[in-house]
Amino acid sequence: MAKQVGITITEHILRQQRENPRATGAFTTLLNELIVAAKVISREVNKAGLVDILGGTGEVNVQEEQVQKLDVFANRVIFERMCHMGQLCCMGSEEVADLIDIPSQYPKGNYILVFDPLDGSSNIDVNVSIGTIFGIYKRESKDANEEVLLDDVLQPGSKQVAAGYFIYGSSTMMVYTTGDGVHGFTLYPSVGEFLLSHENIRIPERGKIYSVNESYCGYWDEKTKAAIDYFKTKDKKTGRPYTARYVGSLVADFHRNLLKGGIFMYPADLKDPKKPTGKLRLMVEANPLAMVVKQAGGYASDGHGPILDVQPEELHQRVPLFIGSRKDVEVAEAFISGKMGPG
Ligand code: P6P
Repeated sequence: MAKQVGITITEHILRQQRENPRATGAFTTLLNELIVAAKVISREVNKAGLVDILGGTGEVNVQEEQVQKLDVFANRVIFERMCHMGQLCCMGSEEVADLIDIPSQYPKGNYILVFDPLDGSSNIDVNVSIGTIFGIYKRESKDANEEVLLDDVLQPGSKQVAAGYFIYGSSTMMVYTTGDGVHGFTLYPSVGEFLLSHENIRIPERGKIYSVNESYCGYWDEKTKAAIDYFKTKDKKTGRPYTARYVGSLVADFHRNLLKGGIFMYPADLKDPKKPTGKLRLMVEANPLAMVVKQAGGYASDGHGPILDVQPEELHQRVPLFIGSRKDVEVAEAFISGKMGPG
């Protein structure tokens, strides 16, 4: 396909639709609505710092409520945009304990949207990049109006038909895949359009960066410690030690490694007995990024096998995450699964 850099996301999605004989346009509508939600979130995130200076926006939202915390705001924006466009049978949000039904007054479809509306939101007040992460599934052959069961949603990440994220940083970007490569779009604020800026992103098969919160090393088991020590050990042949970079915002750490190469790790730890498999969530964080990284030539593992093969047992299931450059993740997996030992 001819170079497309600079085309709008709408044109890019339509071109992909035209190339898919089975496409009905439903998916295009869904993505376009999600993009509008992200533009609204981006605007609010980018003026968050002013709330204090201006003594609060003083604005009230449609429910006559004071402007709320940004992650609650982001969750509401996505719900309100997505619930009426007739392509979804339900949604799952990091902010909401149970499945979100589509209100009865709106038409339904057979797509399922799972999302983390504003990941890393604790970083907003220090002006660190944050993001919205999303994954889209199709409900297996059922009538759109048939009651949605949790089992319809708990599908392995390999069943996602699309996935991606928005990153609200020095610029706002959208990175997504529908299974035909990974493409990045940068928001041109004064025009309000996402323009193709990173066509067909490929992650280097080996990086020079490792990202992990090392303050937890006292909570890791010996295999995890050995995996992380590997990236810190001097070895000229394999370009080690790697450089340590940890933003503390998953989308920011992931996006940097996607473009430059490297590995992000959030291992299982004994920090919180209620979260023995780590902090990050399978459905709304690990699976969408695992589809993106695989489509870019990388790999995502839970330490024993592909994240995308994990059969979810519950909506907010947490999972250890090792994601990024394929060869780096394979090394980490070899240590965690015991195939490789220290030294
Ligand atoms: P920790 C942010 O709160 C988040 O969910 C991810 O964006 C980030 O990668 C992780 O938690 C950071 O967690 O335990 O290192 O502060």
